[in-house]
Amino acid sequence: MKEDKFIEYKPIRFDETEMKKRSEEYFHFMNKRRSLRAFSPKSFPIEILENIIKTASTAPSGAHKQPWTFCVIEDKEIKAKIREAAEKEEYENYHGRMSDEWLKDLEKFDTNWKKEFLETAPYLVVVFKKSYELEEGDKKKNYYVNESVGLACGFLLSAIHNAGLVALTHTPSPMNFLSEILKRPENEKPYLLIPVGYPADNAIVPDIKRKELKEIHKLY
Ligand code: IYR
Repeated sequence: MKEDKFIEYKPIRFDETEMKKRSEEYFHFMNKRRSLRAFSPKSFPIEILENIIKTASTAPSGAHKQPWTFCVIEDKEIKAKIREAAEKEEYENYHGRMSDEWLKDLEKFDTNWKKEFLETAPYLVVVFKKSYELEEGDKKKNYYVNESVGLACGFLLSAIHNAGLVALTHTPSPMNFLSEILKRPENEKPYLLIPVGYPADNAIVPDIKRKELKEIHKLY
């Protein structure tokens, strides 16, 4: 029976004035989030990151399979290995693999192949997606894996911001070196590499604007 498998949902309710206030405040709060490329070496307690990862794992996922693993690296030697491998790939990207149009689009971010933040940030979170589960040698399929892991990463970024920390969604490409360095099983593929920490003193960010509501919204 359906009832056997279901439990009561206890809604969180606010009156409409409160809803308006909360939605506005949340927008203003999230609108302060920025991607940072310059991190302070100052660390923070791992429990904070564990709470952030638990929050990420509350994201919806296809058939509730939660097809993700969040690897956290604080070990300096592993971070150095990751930086070396990422810079090797990025050097190739910036010297021929990326189109002129792409390089032009990136000019305002002043990025290049050097990825110092991979060693400066106190923690690197490497998110892996699991296209299937390995259960006693059996392959069990997961569903909507990209969508699910993307959602979890969104939750992760908002939880990082909520904790007063900053991050960068970094995608060195290709990034299979992460599977090798972190010795991940064959059912896991790297999805995003996210340094997390405090911003460097006097850090600067590109002067970019977000799209207006009318550019991103259409009511039918
Ligand atoms: N992965 C490269 C290039 C890069 C690509 C995009 I799209 C960005 O928004 C930023 C950078 C790098 O990390 O430098």
